[in-house]
Amino acid sequence: MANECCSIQLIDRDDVFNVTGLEHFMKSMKLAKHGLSYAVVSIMGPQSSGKSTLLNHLFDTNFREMDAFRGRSQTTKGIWLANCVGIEPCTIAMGLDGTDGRERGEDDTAFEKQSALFALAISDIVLINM
Ligand SMILES: Nc1nc2c(ncn2[C@@H]2O[C@H](COP(=O)(O)OP(=O)(O)OP(=O)(O)O)[C@@H](O)[C@H]2O)c(=O)[nH]1
Ligand SMILES: [Mg+2]
Repeated sequence: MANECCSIQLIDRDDVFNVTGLEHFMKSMKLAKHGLSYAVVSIMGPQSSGKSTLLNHLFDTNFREMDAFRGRSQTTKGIWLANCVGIEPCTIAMGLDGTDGRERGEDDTAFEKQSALFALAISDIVLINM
């Protein structure tokens, strides 16, 4: 059981997969010793709908949350992973870039479609936050 939360950006907005970050993340949470007994929970939904806040409350993760005093803007960019503290079996939370973001415009939906498929493919549970 991990007692410290570690988080990484797995895929950035330029579609770059963070291979070294993932290796470090897997080592830090000793994923290899769990074999196949681990779970992945991901969350998707509109921008600023509280996805990161919900994951942080449910799983004691440390995803960055929007600070309304510093303006309303997109906070989670790309795809982020964090290990869930104190949860058995070993669980990984995955936060996706929010959909419908004003920063990206109406037409740039390729990333959100691809990241939704990625989340459906690799997750045990997909939360849809509306
Ligand atoms: N009133 C209220 N505010 C909330 C709730 N959940 C989150 N917030 C606030 O809503 C804002 C956005 O929350 P985030 O968790 O950053 O939202 P997000 O969906 O991860 O946003 P992106 O990563 O930008 O897509 C923050 O200022 C939170 O404090 C809630 O249940 N009620
Ligand atoms: Mg977020």
